[in-house]
Amino acid sequence: MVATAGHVDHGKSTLVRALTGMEPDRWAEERRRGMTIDLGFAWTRLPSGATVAFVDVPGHERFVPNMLAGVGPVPAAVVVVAADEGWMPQSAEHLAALHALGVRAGLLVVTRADLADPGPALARGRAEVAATSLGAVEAVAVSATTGVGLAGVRAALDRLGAGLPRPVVDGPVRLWVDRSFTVRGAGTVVTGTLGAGRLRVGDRLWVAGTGEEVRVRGLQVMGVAREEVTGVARVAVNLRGTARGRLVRGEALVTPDRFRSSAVVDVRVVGDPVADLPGAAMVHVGSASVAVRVRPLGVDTARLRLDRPLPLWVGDRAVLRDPGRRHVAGGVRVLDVDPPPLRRRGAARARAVVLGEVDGRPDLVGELRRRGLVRAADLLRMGVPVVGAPVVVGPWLADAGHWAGLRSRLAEEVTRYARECPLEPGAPVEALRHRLGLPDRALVEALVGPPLRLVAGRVCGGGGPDLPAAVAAAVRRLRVGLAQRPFRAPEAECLAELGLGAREIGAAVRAGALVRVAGNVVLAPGAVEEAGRVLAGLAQPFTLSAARQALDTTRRVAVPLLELLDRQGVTRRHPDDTRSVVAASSGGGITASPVRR
Ligand SMILES: Nc1nc2c(ncn2[C@@H]2O[C@H](COP(=O)(O)OP(=O)(O)OP(=O)(O)O)[C@@H](O)[C@H]2O)c(=O)[nH]1
Ligand SMILES: [Mg+2]
Repeated sequence: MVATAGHVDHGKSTLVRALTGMEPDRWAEERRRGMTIDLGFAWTRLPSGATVAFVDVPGHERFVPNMLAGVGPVPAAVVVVAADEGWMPQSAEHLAALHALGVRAGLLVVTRADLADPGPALARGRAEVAATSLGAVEAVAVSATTGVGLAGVRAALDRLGAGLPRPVVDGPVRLWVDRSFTVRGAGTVVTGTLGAGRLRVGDRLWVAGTGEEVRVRGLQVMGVAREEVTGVARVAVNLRGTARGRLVRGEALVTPDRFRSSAVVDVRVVGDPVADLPGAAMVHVGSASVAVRVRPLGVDTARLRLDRPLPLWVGDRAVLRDPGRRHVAGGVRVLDVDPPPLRRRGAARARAVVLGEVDGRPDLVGELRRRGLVRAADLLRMGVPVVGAPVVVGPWLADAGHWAGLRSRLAEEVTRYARECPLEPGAPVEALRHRLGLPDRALVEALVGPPLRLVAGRVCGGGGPDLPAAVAAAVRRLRVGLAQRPFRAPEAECLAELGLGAREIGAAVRAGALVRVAGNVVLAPGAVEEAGRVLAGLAQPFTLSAARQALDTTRRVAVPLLELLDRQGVTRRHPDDTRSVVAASSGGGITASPVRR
């Protein structure tokens, strides 16, 4: 695929016609006026057998927007200069646009060589082109009238095509629509230059501007029906599922879930100094042209606010044009398609510093550093491939440093919560999510690690919370009594008198100041293990009554205490309700669980 470029009347369409035998000027008005107004399309076979397709653009300065829609998605250009007129304003403007778009390959053709010596136009054209992204290109002089030089152009086109980089064919599709029409019996057909990716009959695509889903009903490449097409190719796509007239030039058909529509983007500007840019301009990308407000940020960076969102990727190039002065102000390289708002004073300057280190090459590590936390799917939609992220939590990716920071903030918040609500069994995950400003509870849960623990939707501190002074004092009083008779759990009235309700007892148990045998039956830490040792000294098996006496306690305590020891495997209960000690409690491994209620 090549696009033509060059000043009005320099012979672009005549050259395309002579090479292909096809008429690029499709409109009657164009043929009547002898001037290209809109894009033309033509193709032919080259000597090597390869096919070249042309997007023929208008040269008149009034139609530069049409020209830009044509060259936007095309990887190579034929720069046309008439021998008898030489380098002219739109020669320069078109070349500036190609440079802005980063077009790296091309050909210089000096036409109308039968009318004047092509030498000066060749020399000037070579020099001008060499100074742009196209670099040193082949140059050929031709006369479409006599046919001299056409074979040379064909051979040069073959070499140009052979030297182009292979497009990525397994990546997503973004087909910028440059024409749309309805065919009786077939419905909507759009055409465009497929720069990369693969299209198949039956594929689902999204209309970028509206989000509606369409299906590929039929495909044609240069007039021939196909089941499958890979970029780069000139394609016509027959669509199912779209209302007629909805898809106009500048719309794009995209692979679902691989693009986001962005109305605010941060860019690097190459060309006119950012400070000299007009506040309002047009941005041209793909086949789209959209009005933008330009807000300078740094020396060469700016924020563009688009009138209409576009499916842009980090790294995309676009042309910035001042329609008032009819002047290509420069090229922009998209640095960020989801930039942070600039609310605070000095935010723009800070942003400029950040953008100073971004070059538009998709960079996962940099994106994570700048965003801290982001969904993998969102990065993919920005055009940033996701491979080898340091922290992955479900759909989320995090920067390693940011994650470490969140971890210590979580610990602080858990401690703070325990201080604020000492009787609660830990900070609820949802409260922590809120305090840390995280978008997903799963992130809080993933941040929990020793000494923090996740228990029943709450995060508990490692060391246990400090008890409120009144509760601690009441527990000390209990433990004075328990030191005398370790298995005489305090009665309910006694607990109530000391102000120890269910919440206070729960807090004391979590803090490790008491152990719970059952409900409000609590003992001092270590009492359960001690009970195992006492019972081991009895004649085996023993009855409940023998155990109660040995432990110097009541049935209220002995029954649940033995059941607890059964559950811990310290004692075994026989069919006749007697028990034996099966393992001496060492006091270390088997303990009453402080969290069991
Ligand atoms: N003598 C001569 N005339 C040519 C040659 N190439 C083009 N012309 C004439 O130059 C005029 C303009 O040619 P076009 O091909 O329409 O020029 P263009 O660059 O497509 O013009 P726009 O599309 O309007 O920018 C026409 O009258 C052509 O017949 C050539 O090699 N020799
Ligand atoms: Mg023309």
